[in-house]
Amino acid sequence: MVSRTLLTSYLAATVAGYSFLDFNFGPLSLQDNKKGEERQQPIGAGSDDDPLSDFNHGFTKIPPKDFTGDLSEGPLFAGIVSFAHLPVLNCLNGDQKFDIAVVGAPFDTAVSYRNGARFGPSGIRDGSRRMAPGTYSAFDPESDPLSDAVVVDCGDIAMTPFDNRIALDQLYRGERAILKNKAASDNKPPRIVTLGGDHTVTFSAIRAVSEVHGPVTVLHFDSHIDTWHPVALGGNVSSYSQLNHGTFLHYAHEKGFLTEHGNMHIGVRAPYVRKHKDLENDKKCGFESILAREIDTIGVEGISKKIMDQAGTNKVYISVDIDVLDPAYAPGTGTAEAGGFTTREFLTLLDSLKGLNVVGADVVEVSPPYDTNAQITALAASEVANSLFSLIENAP
Ligand SMILES: [Mn+2]
Repeated sequence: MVSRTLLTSYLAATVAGYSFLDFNFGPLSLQDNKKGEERQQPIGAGSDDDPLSDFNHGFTKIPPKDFTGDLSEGPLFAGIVSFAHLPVLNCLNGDQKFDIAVVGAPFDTAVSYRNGARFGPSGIRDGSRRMAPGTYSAFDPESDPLSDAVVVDCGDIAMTPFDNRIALDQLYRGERAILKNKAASDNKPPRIVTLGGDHTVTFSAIRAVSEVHGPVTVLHFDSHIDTWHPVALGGNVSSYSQLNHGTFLHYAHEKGFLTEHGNMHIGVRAPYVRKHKDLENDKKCGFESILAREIDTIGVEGISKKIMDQAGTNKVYISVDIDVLDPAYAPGTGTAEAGGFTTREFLTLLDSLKGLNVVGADVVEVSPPYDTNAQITALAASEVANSLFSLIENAP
């Protein structure tokens, strides 16, 4: 117990010359304070307009017992996890207003190698905890992509792990329903950023978005081409295995979801499986490639220019397979390939694409079980999503 004398002398010390530091951490430099005419006066010396006057008596001010106003918002590591602390909305009824929807696609039963991308949406959300509305880009201080438009988290679409045919249809129906909401800014259909999920989820996302916008030009950032002919990649096992994470762009083309020309793979470096034939099929699907080693020849600026020239004013869908990054920067993915972009190069490239007419986007193939404890891949994917919001917000 504090003796009465001690307490009295403590309170009596609330005079000019003592700061909150002295009261909370003990007198730190009493000698200096006494002679310090020229030095800055300590703050917290007892005036009513002092923002730190709560501390003046040396006791922390505790709110009334029934006050709860400070309990639901707090540190970035607290609270139920949504993407970047965005509001969570039920978007399936079609009666909401928002500009951009984050939608999770927890699905990984169409992969050829490592699985785990079903945990991608929750992994990316967890990696996004240090992001929040009300923060401005260091590279563009005018820009706060999480507040410059109404961005919401619509949660995950339930996708069954037992039958890919049903699961992919569930995602299609979910995104179709979400596109029936209205954009807060102009009452047009909102735009979706899908968090995957293995890359097959892009098939359902493009299906839904092309119903609204017509065929889209796909900018496909990936180390693989993903237009493989189904017979070349897994499709000879059974009929429904034909649609998988390496063939979905072949089918997107076949179904007319893509423009005939102008589609691009960027960052390609994985080997082809059939001499000449993979590339012939790729060309038939309307794609051209920018190889990963062009990062060393023409650089990020050269690649950006090629993309902008090619995409022009087309309606663009951006699909980012996180394996476009080097495994050093994104180990948590299904089919990692050495020799890719650094995270910095890739974010610079994405941010340079402002002005494209982006009608939908995704970041996929994030597999948290193969990520590190430091969440390298999830952090990268979160930043990719943030850049995608910005591109959508800057679309004409
Ligand atoms: Mn892919």
